[in-house]
Amino acid sequence: MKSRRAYRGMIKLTINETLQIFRDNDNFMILTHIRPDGDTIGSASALCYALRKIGKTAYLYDNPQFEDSYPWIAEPYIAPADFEPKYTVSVDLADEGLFPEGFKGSVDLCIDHHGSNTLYAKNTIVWPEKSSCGEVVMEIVKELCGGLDSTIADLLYVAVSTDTGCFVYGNTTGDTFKAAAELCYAGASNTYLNKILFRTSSKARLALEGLIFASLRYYHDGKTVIAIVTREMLEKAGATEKDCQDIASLPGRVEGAFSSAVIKEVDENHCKISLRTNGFVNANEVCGKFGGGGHKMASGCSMSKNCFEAADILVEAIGQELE
Ligand SMILES: [Mn+2]
Repeated sequence: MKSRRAYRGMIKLTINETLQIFRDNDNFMILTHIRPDGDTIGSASALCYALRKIGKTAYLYDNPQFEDSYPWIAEPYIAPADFEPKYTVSVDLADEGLFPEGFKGSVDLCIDHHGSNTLYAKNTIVWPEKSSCGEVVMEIVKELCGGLDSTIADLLYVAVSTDTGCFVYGNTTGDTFKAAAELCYAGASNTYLNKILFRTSSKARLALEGLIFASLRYYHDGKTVIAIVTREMLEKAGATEKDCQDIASLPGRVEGAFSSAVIKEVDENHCKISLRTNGFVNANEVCGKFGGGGHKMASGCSMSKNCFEAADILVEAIGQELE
């Protein structure tokens, strides 16, 4: 791992220093991030299981949003209300702004893979070249427990596969497949997990997708695709927040699309916009015009407009970038 000790002038831990911390401490509380995803939940649960396996007391902070995201994974590890932690570890949590709801306190050790990590914890181990935090946790628990078992392999497979969109996102590398292969050899139920994680949707989600696909709006000879998601559509589909995960990627599947946006109605005069592009249009610049931002190919912003007016304004701004 190159240059991991010289990140922004701060000392980052090596794996051996990290292992020593786990051996020297006990009564661990493990934090997942706000709006928890498979990476933070799978990584945190795998670490918790591994610590218990070597005789430590460890729990996951009871993130109130677990119920929206794979509640069956975190469930065996959630801390009871009277647990008094002595050492707090955050997992896949790049910034204090992402602390789970209700958490107040400081973090002793952060395990992460985001290059943007703000080094808010007393100690940090961050490997930005890893596609998921699960791959960092994997190296730690292998050393802690003297290898992987099928429970750890399942939990880490959830982490690695979800953070790479089942090995299709741009962060997927040869090393990601190597890690996944190691997890499969250790007993990960990849076929079963792929089915529930990537090939299963709620009825409400499928109904919502149907409504979205049926009402796509095309502009600029089909280079721009807009999906407007109204409160009425959500109601008609019976969809709640947890049925809306990653809807921003849906309209971009249309062939020929350079830019795609999901405009989600908040109320009559407010909406939230997620813009995805193929890189030809700079999403960060377009959203920046409306006080938002993000990355070149994925950005967001809010508008104090009716969602249909917002669509016209957004299309106009994208058109300027296409010229
Ligand atoms: Mn992650």
